[in-house]
Amino acid sequence: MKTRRIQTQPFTDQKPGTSGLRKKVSVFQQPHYLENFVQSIFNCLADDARNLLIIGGDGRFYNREAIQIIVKMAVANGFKRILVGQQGLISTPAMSLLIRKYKADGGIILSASHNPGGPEGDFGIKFNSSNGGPAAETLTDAMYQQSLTITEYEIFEAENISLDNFFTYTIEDTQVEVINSVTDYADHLATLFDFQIIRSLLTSGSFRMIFDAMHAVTGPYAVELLQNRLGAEEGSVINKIPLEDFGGGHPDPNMEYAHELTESMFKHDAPDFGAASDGDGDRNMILGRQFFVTPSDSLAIMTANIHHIPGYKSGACGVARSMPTSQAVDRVAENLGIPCYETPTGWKYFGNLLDSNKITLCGEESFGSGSNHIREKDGLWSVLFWLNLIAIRKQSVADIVREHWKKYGRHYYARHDYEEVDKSKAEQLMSHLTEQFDQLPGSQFNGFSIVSCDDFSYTDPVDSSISTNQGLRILFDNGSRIVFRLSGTGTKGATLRLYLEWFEQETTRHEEDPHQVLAPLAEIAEQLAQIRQFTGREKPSVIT
Ligand code: G16
Repeated sequence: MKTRRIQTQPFTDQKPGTSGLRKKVSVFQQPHYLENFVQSIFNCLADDARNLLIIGGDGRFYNREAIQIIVKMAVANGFKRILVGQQGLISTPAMSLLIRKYKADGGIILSASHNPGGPEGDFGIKFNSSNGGPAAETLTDAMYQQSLTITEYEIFEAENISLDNFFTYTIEDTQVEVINSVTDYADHLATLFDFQIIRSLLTSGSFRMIFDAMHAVTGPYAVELLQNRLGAEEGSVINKIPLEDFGGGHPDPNMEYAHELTESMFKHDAPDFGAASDGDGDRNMILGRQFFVTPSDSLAIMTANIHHIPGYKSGACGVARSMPTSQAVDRVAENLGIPCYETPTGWKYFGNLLDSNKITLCGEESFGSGSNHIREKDGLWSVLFWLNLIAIRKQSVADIVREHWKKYGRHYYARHDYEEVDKSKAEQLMSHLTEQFDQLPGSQFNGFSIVSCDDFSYTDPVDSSISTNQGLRILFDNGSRIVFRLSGTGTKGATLRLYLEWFEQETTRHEEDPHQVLAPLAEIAEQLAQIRQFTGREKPSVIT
């Protein structure tokens, strides 16, 4: 058995998006496609960063094959030790934790997150650095440059390892261990939350909950935490077995795709608490009985209540949200007298802020929230945060949210997605909008006045790196906003995202239908961007 050097040709489409490289499975199955990208990652690592690599994924179709290839390439590329998730499974938050705990040089996560799986579905690969977080843009750019000039990759000729048993293999000079990440992850969350009080709530007999793992990676973690350690009734975790095609579902925790959970939570005798997470376990959706918590509100409420949680007793030193996320958390931060950072979409932009202790919490409208405990968003962490809060405040989800609105005002919020539209048309729409920016400030629409509009750019306060073209913002004099962005995670055509936000201070107006409240803003968005004409769509594919 020996290392083989395989001659290859570059692929021109290996530029990582918002979160790693995501493509159709069939693209990854092309000869040399995965190998080229993996070698490009390894070529960007320093020579002394080959002590420990961790590999795992969300269990989707092609996960197991990809892991075998990457293990053999890592052996050939001189890694001394490799940890691989049992059955090839490691959730994204667990990966972040393991990298930090075992001081790994990095980890490779095989996931296309919330995108559908199966042979016709999507696959993805991303690299997390030694801080546990997604590779910074400078690193992903360097990987892309490598992928454009690559001429060969190295792979060790060896038998496949068994991913199903805990075992340590020695392959050439490398030790390869198959591990179970569930215990490490559950142990870590136990240091942050009051498990005793959550357990009392879940075993009280008067509180019912459902967690929908959507046949994705979170199942085993959720069963261990919620049922085994915290005493939730057997059967509280639904769709708990990870499947290669997610049972034919779309593992995105929103009310459209997590419909089994949503139906249960909107019945008249619904449980008290419902939650779901996505393909790789970093996203979350929080529901109360007949009540949806927007991810933006969830972040604001977590920030306002952080002192209730044992692991965060001294409060938050700062908070961050992605630009399109509603400004609800900004109000809390102002009230607490802590900084609130506005970053581009993508968890990687929180990394420097977390590493330099500028923030404790961060979150995004795209169903992501997390803290400085790791460097990824964390679905189950968010669920435990809410359960801990409910147990301490002894209030329902809806009452906690309503009380929050009463104090801070309500940010009505919605995101309209136009999926798989023609890419050039979507780009034309964005240019058409940008061309109007000089004229728009001061103009009136439906009685509101535009105060400013721009193409969002961000200067990282830690390393001064600049990220441009991060979304078009139109800001109104009453605090409302319209934002347009093209998604960086789709795999077919372009996905246009339209984000609408309306601020309402008046408590008597907090129970209105968000769709109706936001309708005037949606009309202005249509008027300015000609969405129907450019996309050829009468309505969004999904509203979250
Ligand atoms: C990824 C990123 C998130 C981002 C989301 C949506 O999430 O990690 O930070 O908010 O994509 O990105 P876009 O709007 O560009 O599609 P995930 O859960 O897919 O890894």
